[in-house]
Amino acid sequence: MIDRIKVSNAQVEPLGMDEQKVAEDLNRHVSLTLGRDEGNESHGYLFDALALTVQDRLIERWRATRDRYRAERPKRVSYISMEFLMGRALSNAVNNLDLEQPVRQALSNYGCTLEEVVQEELDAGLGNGGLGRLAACFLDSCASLQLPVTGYGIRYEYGMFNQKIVDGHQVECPDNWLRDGSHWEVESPENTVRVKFFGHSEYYRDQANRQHSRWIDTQDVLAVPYDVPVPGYRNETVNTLRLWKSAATDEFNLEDFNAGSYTEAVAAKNLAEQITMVLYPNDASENGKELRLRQQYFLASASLQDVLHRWVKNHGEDFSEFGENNCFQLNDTHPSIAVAELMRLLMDDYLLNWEQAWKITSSTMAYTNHTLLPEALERWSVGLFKELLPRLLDIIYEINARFLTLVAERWPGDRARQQRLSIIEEGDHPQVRMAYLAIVGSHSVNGVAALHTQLLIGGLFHEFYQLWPEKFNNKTNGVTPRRWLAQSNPGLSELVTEVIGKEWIRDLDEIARLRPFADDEAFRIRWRDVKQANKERLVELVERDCGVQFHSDMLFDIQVKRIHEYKRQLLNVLHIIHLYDRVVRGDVKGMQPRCVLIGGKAAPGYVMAKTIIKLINNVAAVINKDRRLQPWLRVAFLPNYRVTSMEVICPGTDLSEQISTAGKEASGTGNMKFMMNGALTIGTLDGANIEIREAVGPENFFLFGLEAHEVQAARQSYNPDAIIADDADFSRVMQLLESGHFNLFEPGIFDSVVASIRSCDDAWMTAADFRGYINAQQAVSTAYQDTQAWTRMSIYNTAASGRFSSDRTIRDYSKEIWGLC
Ligand code: 26Q
Repeated sequence: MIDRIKVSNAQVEPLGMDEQKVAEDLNRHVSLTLGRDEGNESHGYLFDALALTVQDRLIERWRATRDRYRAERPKRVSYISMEFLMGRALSNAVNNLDLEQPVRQALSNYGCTLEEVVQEELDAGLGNGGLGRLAACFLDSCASLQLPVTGYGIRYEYGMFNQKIVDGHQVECPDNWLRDGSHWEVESPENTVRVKFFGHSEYYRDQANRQHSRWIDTQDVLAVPYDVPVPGYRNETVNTLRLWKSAATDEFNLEDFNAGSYTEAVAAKNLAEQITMVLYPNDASENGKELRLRQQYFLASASLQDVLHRWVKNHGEDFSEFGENNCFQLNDTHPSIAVAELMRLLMDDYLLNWEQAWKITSSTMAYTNHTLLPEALERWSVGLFKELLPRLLDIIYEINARFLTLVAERWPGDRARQQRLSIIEEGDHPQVRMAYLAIVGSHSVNGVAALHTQLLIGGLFHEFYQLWPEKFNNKTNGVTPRRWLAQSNPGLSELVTEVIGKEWIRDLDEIARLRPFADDEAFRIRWRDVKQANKERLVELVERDCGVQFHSDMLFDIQVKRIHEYKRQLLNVLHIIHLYDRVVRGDVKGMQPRCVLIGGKAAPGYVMAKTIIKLINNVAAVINKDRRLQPWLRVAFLPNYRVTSMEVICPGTDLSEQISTAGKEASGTGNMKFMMNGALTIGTLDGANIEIREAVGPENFFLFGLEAHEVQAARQSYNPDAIIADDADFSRVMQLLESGHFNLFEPGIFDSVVASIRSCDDAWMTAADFRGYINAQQAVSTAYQDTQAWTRMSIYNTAASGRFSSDRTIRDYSKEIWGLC
């Protein structure tokens, strides 16, 4: 018997990175791995063969990186997230491995281009929006900075749904992205772990008469890891994204087996396999769904066990130095059950006492908050916890009891405060407040933009801040300049590199050196030519996916993001209707012709958001078929907005819409991608907009709207009817909406939208910012007509985007939270 096959790299020649070697491998994969005959290679097969060729080269570096980390034993960070919105991998890998030239050559032998081949790949859409894409940008930065950070997530069989638009309505279609398999994942069955559910706790004493607990009579599920390589930018480092898939254990439903119901027992495997079947498509919490809690615990438990197993393999069961050598970054509260799970594993499996386990847990956990909406804070019913995760509920109660003792010491006799701060919300339906568990159990709590962190400290988490001011910190988001400038905007990248060199790709602060070129007329012309060409690419996308003709001489005004009331796509629509009204009335003085594009998905159960999509489509239909509007205004709704569409959209944008109600958008990250690509922003003082405006200078940013503190103050006396009546433009816009002008054959369908604008309780205060927004848009139109000045501002925006690289963000996490460098 062979007990172990020794795999060694020592004598194996590294795979060639030159044109000839790449072409040989590509041909070999086409003819041998895939078994294609000559002349019978479709783009699909070429994609497969190229992906295999690239993956081989990734795997080489991946193993070398693993060996290096193993030898150096650095402190390790686990980034735990329910979402990783990776998008396509091939073009990213080709770029980061510096294989573009050889790959182009190799493909040319088949008469085809790299652009054609990369189109074949489906997006890995394992996320909803900002939070999931942030996790993906962070992984790119960690690998590019050569930091030992592993991503832990879920291998959803179905990612974010595909959005179709039928008669103007959103229709959701399943995203079966793994149907044809994935070239990037490597299954690692030897690292499978067990995750427990149901059952109950039991207490026992060991030989030394110490009391312990164990969780018994459980129904277990297997977690099987699938590893995805994360290449750094031209630095030989390949980090890991480990995605867990659920699988049934063989003893599943043993009783059924014994009772002779073999088929029923095997069929019941389904229950276990359901856990990782589908991503929940809500970008604000949808409370109470049991399957979601199962997913969260499954991720937390599997990931922590994985880290602990590796530790024990290297150090035995001595955890004295575990705390200094590990860090767990929790991407929002979604994986925050990890706090209780790490306590459980250390106490029940490794027999540490409470104090030892708590010291480790509270020094390794760190929590990032991504929301200011109180209704989006996660809560789980105590009843559900008790049934599904009884042992974890015990531990949460104990954490809470000890924590409330601390509160009582700090504020003696203040019962009301204890209730407010309690991890358990009392009442008829007691709930576990996951954010409070995360704060109590972590050494770091961060917001994702300066304003957001200030508002957390001053509001939502104020009393925790009073208790532990040292835990709270800000880490303003960022995006990776590799994907969001170097890859998605080759035209601009070449121009930038020509004048300042290519160091900006590794160090985006270098991009500031562009600024003086804004004074160079010849450079401005070239800058505009690049933008023009990118707009042509976008014209094609809009034509293909929306059937609407955009014109690249017009101003491209873009809002793409999840559809949510607080993001105020509705305010954008009001402006569109206002422009329509002006043209129809012949009031076109000073008007700048525009193409407005809106895209984004609505959560399937979010009726108002879906109605807003329908409204955008109906307004677009009326405008686009009216010949009078043709020279002035064209409007389109882009179906199925995703990472891959943004790669075409942001390079071709003139104006980026960041118009959320102040104090509601934690940060925004689309705003940064647009800025990097030379778009100007029209926006409120919300999230990272504030820092963007500071970086580029107020004269290069179109600001409007109430500030966060003013929004609060204005609520008391908010009277939209009066605002509308006082504003002739606004009145005409409302008149068009209320007369059914955009829904002549669909009476009443927009009543709820109209009513929300007129409601004194409109939480998003759309009417309050109407006038400011319209005026700011007119300022945009005027500015755009001064081509030289606009181009200057565009260059300034790109030049000021250095701070918004996720490399900067990750350096900040690394120094201030993770203690890596
Ligand atoms: C929770 C429970 C049950 C089901 C779904 C969810 C859920 C899923 C996703 C809740 C929230 C999300 C996503 C939130 C999100 O994307 N937030 C955004 O995070 C960005 C990165 O920090 C910020 O830039 C955005 O401002 C913020 O809205």
